[in-house]
Amino acid sequence: MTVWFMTTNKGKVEEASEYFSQHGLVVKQFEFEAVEPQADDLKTVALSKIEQAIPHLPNPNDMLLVEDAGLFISALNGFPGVYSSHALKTIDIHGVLKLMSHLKSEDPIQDGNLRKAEFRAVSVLYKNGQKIVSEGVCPGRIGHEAVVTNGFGFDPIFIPCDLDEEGNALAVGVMGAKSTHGKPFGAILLDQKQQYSHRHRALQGLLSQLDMLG
Ligand code: ITT
Repeated sequence: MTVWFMTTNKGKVEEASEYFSQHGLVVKQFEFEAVEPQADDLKTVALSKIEQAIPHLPNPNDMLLVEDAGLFISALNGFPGVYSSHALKTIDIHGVLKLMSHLKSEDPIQDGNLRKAEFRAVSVLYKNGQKIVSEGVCPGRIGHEAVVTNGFGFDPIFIPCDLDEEGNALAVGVMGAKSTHGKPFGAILLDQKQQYSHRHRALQGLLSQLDMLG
């Protein structure tokens, strides 16, 4: 079964595809220019985009996926948040690092708390006239420099919190059973990012709701 992912971001398509393919679903990018509403929450944006795209679905039996994500930095009162795309295009990750350059401490836990941030994703899946909504959060912190190897967007500067054995995120600076050892998403492989990622968590939520629908 095909899931059309309406997004301009190939990195998002690759991540969704890697996960959904394990469940027998083929993800294809759906190029459709939706008007982004002025809203201060991700869910409103995602729901508005999917409403605009539904009439253009290539085959009414296919599924349509929309996801709106953002990086929320505590010390910047949640900035860039819903403006993450715009911030990346204008000030870029280096501008974000500059805005935070005064936030540092010799103590690693205090440093992590000063630079606390979280990724959030709201995913909406349309299937047979129904819409399912799921949210995923990935807490972490912003590194002091950009590491550019893998991934996209803010991956070079976002370091996820460690996880306990059940996969629950721990507080910033606490060592867990699963750890990137201080590496940002941009310095780990995709299958490791999936264990922490807001996107993966949101997509997992969608699939479990789909299972419940039967
Ligand atoms: P669409 O809206 O067309 O889907 P987008 O790139 O604008 O694509 P979002 O609005 O969902 O995607 O994301 C806002 C920004 O946050 C965007 O610049 C992304 O690159 C970035 N972002 C989202 N998820 C990310 C992730 O897992 N790693 C790094 N950056 C991410």
